[in-house]
Amino acid sequence: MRGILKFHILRNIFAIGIFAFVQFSYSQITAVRTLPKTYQQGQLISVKINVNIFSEISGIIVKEWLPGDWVIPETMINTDYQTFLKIENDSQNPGYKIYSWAAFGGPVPSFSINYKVQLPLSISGDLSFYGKIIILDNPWGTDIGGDSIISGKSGDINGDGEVDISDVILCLQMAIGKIPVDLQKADMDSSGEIDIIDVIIILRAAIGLY
Ligand SMILES: [Ca+2]
Ligand SMILES: [Ca+2]
Repeated sequence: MRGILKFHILRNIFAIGIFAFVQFSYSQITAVRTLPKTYQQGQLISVKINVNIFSEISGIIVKEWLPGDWVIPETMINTDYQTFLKIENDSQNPGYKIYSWAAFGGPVPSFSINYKVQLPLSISGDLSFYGKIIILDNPWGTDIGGDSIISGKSGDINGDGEVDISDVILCLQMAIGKIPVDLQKADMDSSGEIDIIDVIIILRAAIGLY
């Protein structure tokens, strides 16, 4: 009888241990990035990272790895806890910079980080984002989820691989209602309509003036 009781107690302690471990799993803290769908060369884009904290933690670091020629003119974090922004060169990925935000002095509540990126004029193709959240008990970090890619909008409306006067004409025809609009390809400023602004952006791209 005593042996069975001992077994039950041990089993319960084991179960509580497993329960505590599950409660403390890292999925209790997630970070989700939101990006615009598309970009243009030289554009200032807004990035948001929501950090959701469901268990008590005393501190967290959020890191983003961004190409060194992307300029961040503006950043903010909306928690009352002590925060800082550090920028360092990534010795393992030359050409990349690591941007770090921190919230600590906890228990830290859920918070969000908003930052803006000034993209270079010469940029093209899809842009990739990568980042991690790091807490004391998980120093190797967890990847930031959500959006990680922004598609490039080149202005190549007819899809022949070049941006030239034929694309400008197609955009102009859309702007004056002569042909059906294709927002996916021709709405360069993501305004939801095709107008003279889009025509000018494609014209500038066609003559190499971004
Ligand atoms: Ca074209
Ligand atoms: Ca537009």
